[in-house]
Amino acid sequence: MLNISNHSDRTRAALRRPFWMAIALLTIGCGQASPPAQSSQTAPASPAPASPQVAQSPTSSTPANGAPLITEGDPPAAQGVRPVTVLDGLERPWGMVWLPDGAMLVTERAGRVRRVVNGALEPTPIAGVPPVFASGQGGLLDIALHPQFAENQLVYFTYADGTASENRTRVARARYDGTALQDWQVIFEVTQAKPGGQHFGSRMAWLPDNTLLVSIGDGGNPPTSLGGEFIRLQAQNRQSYLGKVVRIRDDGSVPPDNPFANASDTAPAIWSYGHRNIQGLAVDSATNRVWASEHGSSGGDELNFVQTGRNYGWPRVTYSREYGSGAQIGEGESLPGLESPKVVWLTTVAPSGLAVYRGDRYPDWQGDVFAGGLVSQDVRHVNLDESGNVIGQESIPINARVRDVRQAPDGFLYLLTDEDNGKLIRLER
Ligand SMILES: [Ca+2]
Repeated sequence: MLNISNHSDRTRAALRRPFWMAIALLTIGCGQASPPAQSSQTAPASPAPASPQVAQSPTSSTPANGAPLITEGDPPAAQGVRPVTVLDGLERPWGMVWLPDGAMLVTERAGRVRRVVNGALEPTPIAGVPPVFASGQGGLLDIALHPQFAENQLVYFTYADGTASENRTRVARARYDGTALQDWQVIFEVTQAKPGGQHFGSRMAWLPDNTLLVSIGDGGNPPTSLGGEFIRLQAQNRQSYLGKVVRIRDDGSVPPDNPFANASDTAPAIWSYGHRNIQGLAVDSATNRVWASEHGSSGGDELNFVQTGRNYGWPRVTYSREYGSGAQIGEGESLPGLESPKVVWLTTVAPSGLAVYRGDRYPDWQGDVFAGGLVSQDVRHVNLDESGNVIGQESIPINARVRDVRQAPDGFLYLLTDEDNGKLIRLER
C-alpha cells in the first residue's frame, strides 16, 4: 500500500481524524490545486501543494454541478469489512458474470473463459473462444450477459485482436449452450488499428433500453503514435473510436438516438469522448446514472459521471502528469465545456472494475460506488448522496491488485484480483 507518510502534515493530520471530518478536509475546490510532479505510476505522491478547505455541504444539485473531490494518499480505512476468499486458481482474471442457474463465468486475460459452480472453479475452460491478442494490457477482457440471457443465451465479450504492430479492441457475442460458446460473432470493432499493448479499455454496461455501452481506451502512452502524432490525441477526434464510450444495439448496430448519429463529421457509435482508459463502467440500476473509473497518466485517476454527448477532456485537461518528467499534459486541469471528474485520485489508484451498490446485504451502502484499484490494492468506497453528489470516500484494503468489482445476485459485492493465482473475493460485514 502507498504510505500516508509521504504526504503533508496537514493531509496526514486530516487522515487521522474521524472519517467524515477527514473527507471535509480533503475536499478542495475545483481548479485550486496543482497536482505534484510524480515520477512513475507506482511512485508515492509528493506533498500536496494545495491548502485543504472545508467542504461545501452536500447540495441537491445534479452530480454534474459539483466540484471534484480531490484526494491524495489513502482515504480512511473502512472498519468492519472482511474480504473473504471464495476461491483462487484464476490466472489474471478480468471480468465475471452470474448465470441464472447460479454458476459464474470468469474471463482470464490470456483468452480463457472459466466456469465456477457451487463455489468451485472447474478445471477445463469453456470452449469456443477464438485466439486473442494477449500481450501487455490486451487479451480477453470484459464479459456481460444479454439482459434477456435466459431467453437467448447471448454472452458478450470485449477483447484485443491483432498483432503487436496492428491491434484493436473488439466486441463479440456468442451463444452459451451450457457447455460451450457457439457462433462467436464480432459485432463492433475500433476502426483504426494501433500498435502496442496499451489502453484497450474495455468495460461493458447495459442501459435500461438494452443498448450496450463499451469503453475504449485511447490507444496508449507516448511515444505510441498514429498518423504522425501521439495516439492519445485520438480521444478528442470524433471520427475515431479510440478514447471513447460507444453505445451500440445488442447486434452491434448504431442506435439512431446516439448523440452524434446524424453528425456527418462524427463516428456514429460515440456516446461520450475525451477518455484516456476506462476500465470501470457501471449503470446505477435505481437512477440509471452511468459512472466510470478512468486511469490517468501519472497520478490523477478519475471517477466520472458520464452523460451522453459530453467531452471528458483527455488529453486537453487532466489532473495527471507525464510519466517520468512530471510535465503538465494539455492545457491544465479544467476548461469550460469539458466535464470535470467527480473524484480525482492524485495518488495513483489505477482503477479497474466498478459497481453501484443496490443490494440488501449492506443497507448503508445503497447507491454508493465501489471502484477496484490495481496499484492501490483496495476498493474505493465512494459515498454518494441521493442526488449523486460525492460526499466522502473510504478505502477497503485488499492487499492485492483488484481488477473487477461486481454486485452478485446474492447481494454481496465480489472482487477479482489481478494475479497469476487470482482470487475471487466476497466482501462481508
Ligand atoms: Ca477527464
